[in-house]
Amino acid sequence: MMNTRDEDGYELWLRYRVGHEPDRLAQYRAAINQVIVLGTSATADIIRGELSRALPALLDREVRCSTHKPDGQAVVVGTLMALAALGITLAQDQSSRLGEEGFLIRSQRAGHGNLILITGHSEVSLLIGTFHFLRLLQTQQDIRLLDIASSPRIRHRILSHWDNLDGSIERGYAGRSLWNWDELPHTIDPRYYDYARACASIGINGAALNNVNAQVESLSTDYLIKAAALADVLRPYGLRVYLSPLFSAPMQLGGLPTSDPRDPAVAAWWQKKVEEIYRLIPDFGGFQIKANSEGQPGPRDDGANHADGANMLAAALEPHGGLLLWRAFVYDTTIDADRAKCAYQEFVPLDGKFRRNVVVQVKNGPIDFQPREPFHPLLGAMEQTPLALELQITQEYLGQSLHLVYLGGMWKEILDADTYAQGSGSTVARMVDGSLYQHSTSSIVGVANTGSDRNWCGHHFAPANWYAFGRLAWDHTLSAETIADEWIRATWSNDSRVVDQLKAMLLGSWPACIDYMTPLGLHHLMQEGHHYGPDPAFNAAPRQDWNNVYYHRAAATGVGFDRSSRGSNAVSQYHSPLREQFDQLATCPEKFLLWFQHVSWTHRLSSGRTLWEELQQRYTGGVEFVAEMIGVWQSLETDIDPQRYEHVRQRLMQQRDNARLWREVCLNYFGRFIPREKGGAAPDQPASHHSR
Ligand code: GCW
Repeated sequence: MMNTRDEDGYELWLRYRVGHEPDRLAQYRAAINQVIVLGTSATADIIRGELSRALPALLDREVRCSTHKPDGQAVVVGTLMALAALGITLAQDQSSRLGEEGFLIRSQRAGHGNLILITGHSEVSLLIGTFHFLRLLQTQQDIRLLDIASSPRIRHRILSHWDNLDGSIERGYAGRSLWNWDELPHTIDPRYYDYARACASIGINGAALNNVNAQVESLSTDYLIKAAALADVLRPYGLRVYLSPLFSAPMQLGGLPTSDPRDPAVAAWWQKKVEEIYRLIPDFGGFQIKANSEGQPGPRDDGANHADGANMLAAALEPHGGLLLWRAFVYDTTIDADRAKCAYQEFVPLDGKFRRNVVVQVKNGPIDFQPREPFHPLLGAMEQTPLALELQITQEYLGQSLHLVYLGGMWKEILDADTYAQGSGSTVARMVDGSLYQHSTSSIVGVANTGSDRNWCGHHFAPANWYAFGRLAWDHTLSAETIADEWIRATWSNDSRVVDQLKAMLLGSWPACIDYMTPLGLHHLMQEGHHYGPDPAFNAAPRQDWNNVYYHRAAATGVGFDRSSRGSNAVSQYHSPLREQFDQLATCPEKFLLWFQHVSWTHRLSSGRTLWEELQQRYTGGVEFVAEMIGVWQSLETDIDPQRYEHVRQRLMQQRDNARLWREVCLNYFGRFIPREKGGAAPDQPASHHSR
């Protein structure tokens, strides 16, 4: 059947279309006659609004919504206390382990009918539970005997917006910032509510509003009032706001002669500033800060260290319950000539020196959100400090909003990676969720890919990554495949043929992207500045470690960064048995080969091919996968609404061309190091560069 109803992607995964299975529809209609949402708070109203939007659409008929006692088959949404007041108690009480945001969804007989209860301790938990219930319908689950208890494994699940106050977004590829600072606090863009809805539907509970490359004005009273207006919108959806301050604000904003964290006047300035923030935003989440990194000011400017800086800010936040997320994205190469080693060397000695509300925020890998990196060694190295995992949803180095690349698999690889910090089973996930060292707080941060584009993220498939971030932040044990399945059903179709084909596309897209950009552990080969497209020859940066040749070290002898014990010894920052594994050519996993080893072009890999042959094979395989995606997409033309179909089709063509360019430029470049008799390419003209 031709799908002609045009869609523009605005509705994301909250489209609420009737499913394809008639039996399910009948089941849903039988089970949901009436909906009762108890409570009068703003959150209860949001739940009512969501159910009255979703259920008639999903059931294709009217559904009664009331606040009265249920009769017959009903969905009842209310806190445990509100249910008790109606005389409804749970047959089996699992509520003690739920926490503030966890929810229960239970089928229960009552009087003449069957009820579906959605409950928890707080109204926000009901909202998250309601979205979960709707997800069951959106993905065509059997709802006859529901018994679901779900709580987040990670406490703070934050989107970090690298949004500037002028409306531009650093590494944003979907238009301008969502926040219209000029018009705030008076004009509240309705889109803020839809942003909050989308976040709440996947359990995200924090938004860091401004860029970590911060502007000092974001802490001025004017801007705090604007941030407070946003906080008011987000609050009933369960989201708190965070801000990224500039470390030297006491000087620029406060007129002090220094921002030295050990100076009592500086501490007092921050204390007052934080008090002002909490007067305006009583549930303010805290600060996320980039200090002494890429030109940002920080404590080291005054000879203090990261702990001095973090503790001073944390002390100001602590009385209000605020969190301090201190980023470990620092690479002062006077500390070590290998950029990958720097953060570990600065932070490990500080373990145990941070205040209780400090969280050290670590990117997934030791360089910078590359298509694939081994996990950051700090993630296995701090015992007394809670660590936040920072992931990048916006695809700075993965084709931005022009390539279809689903990141669920990448994030699972990181979360499931075993650090061996406490013997085997010490996964990154357990480090981050706090269970490994019994930390009482836990955080995960995703650099957002949202913007003012009508479809939110530029590419109609990019919301899959926003969605996957939220779902994994809530429950990192979910598989990348399960998450993809949910997202596809809610975003595109429940038709099993469509689901299967799109799932294969999503799941194959990240491995393919690695292959056509940076296979076998290569990294940092992109064009400078905008970071789109290949430029392995780049060697003109003001810093050594911003040059691509610094990373791949291609020469007649081979290619790759020797981080073994014979080289920079970055392997020593990992626990045994990883350090020994990464240290030896024979045992280093091929996916990280050129990350840890400098390897001869003629070295044979497990495939039987030489390194040079394998590189060619990988680049070509990556390009072929993109070509296949185009074929699959075209075969689904009649199943997809025309506007979204065409938009994606055009982007896939661009992705294919860009993937080909990566292959050509990289193979051409590396081929120059290989003697012709060994299959190397003749030196060639520098390939043309695409600018974004
Ligand atoms: O990924 C790099 C980006 C910078 C970014 C920096 C960071 C916000 O290229 O644009 O700055 O990382 O994470 O601080």
